[in-house]
Amino acid sequence: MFFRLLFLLPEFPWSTRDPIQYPDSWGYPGVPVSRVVVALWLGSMAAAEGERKKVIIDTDPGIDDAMAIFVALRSPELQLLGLTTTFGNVHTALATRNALHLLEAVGRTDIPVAEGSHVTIKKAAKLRIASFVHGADGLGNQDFPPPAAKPVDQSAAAFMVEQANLYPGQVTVVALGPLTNLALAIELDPSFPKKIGQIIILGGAYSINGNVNPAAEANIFGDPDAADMVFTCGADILAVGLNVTHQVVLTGSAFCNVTISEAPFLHFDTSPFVTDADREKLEQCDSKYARYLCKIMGIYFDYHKDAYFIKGVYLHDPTTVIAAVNPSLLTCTEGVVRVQTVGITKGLTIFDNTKKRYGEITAWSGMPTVKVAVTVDAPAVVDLMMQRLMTDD
Ligand SMILES: *[C@@H]1O[C@H](CO)[C@@H](O)[C@H](O)[C@H]1NC(C)=O
Ligand SMILES: *[C@@H]1O[C@H](CO)[C@@H](O)[C@H](O)[C@H]1NC(C)=O
Ligand SMILES: [Ca+2]
Repeated sequence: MFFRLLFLLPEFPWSTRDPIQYPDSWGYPGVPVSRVVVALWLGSMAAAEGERKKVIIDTDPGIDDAMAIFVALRSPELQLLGLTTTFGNVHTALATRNALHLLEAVGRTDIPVAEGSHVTIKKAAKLRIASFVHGADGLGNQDFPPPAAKPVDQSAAAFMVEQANLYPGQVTVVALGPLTNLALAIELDPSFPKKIGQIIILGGAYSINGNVNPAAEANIFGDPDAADMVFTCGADILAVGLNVTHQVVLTGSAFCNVTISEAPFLHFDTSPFVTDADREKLEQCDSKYARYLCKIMGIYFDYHKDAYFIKGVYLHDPTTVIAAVNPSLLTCTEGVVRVQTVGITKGLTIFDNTKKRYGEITAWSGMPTVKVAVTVDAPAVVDLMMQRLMTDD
């Protein structure tokens, strides 16, 4: 037991970020490192007692999906039951190939991959592929050889329903792409929302601009009808949207070499990052996870430089997995979320903040509530990710 705890203690020096005063505008209180360590230790206890959280990751890999999957594989708090694939960053067939490839690259072909839907819940084909963000192959244009393994002979939705029935109330689905597979699982089994333990969704922009256009965040935009079904299905849902993920940045060298006036998308002062360059730390360590990610990350950095004028990358998908690993690193609010499914605001997520009692019945009235993440201990999330990726099994 003691040996296991020692093994799980962070090898990454926690103190490196301590002296940095993160700007108030990030909107979270500074969390002492001791709390993080205690939280980790508690997580390790749970792991040692064999109470790992059972997780299915629904994914469209994707460079930050690759980071997120590796973090999940490296987190003793989680037991990864399987990957299910969806369109989004790439089309579904390529997402499946990439999911199999990623597991092969780190020797984890014991984990099943179930292929998901190729079209939206309304049967629309995927039109937009984010090759300008992740490369034409979704993984940084590396021309990786095709994986030897095949997906299981079961759809993503059927796999989710099967696992929820096998472990009622115990399975967490971490959804890192459009929500089609989850909507199909609900169609397949109307009791799925009651049987699934939790759904953690990477998606939405709650009273802030989106990242596809000012209205919509990419995953919700990918299938707004499915998203509206999932948000109103009554399951225990935590949504992690751009409100939170745009605070969590993996830095590259000379990140500090941009000023706020040069980078209108930055809502914070970059100078705290002057001593921190996460990318270089990853490049200098020789864990197989870090080595792999450093090979594919270049294009993702280039995209952020062009699109947001920052020398760093947003950690959307890893932050969402870390919400499953250590929920105490986020705070949330709770209310009904509906999704706009048509028109120029297609994909807009509208959160009822309950600040008004409306005179009429609205499309939000009486609908199930969900949790929406609003603040995040960003330095702790980055540190946790780095610690997991910089060490080998
Ligand atoms: C998201 O962030 C914006 C801008 O800071 C804020 O106005 C909005 O209330 C936040 N959303 C939620 C649900 O708290
Ligand atoms: C930092 O900015 C200066 C002035 O724009 C530029 O000359 C220099 O190359 C930049 N350094 C890096 C590392 O990007
Ligand atoms: Ca993703």
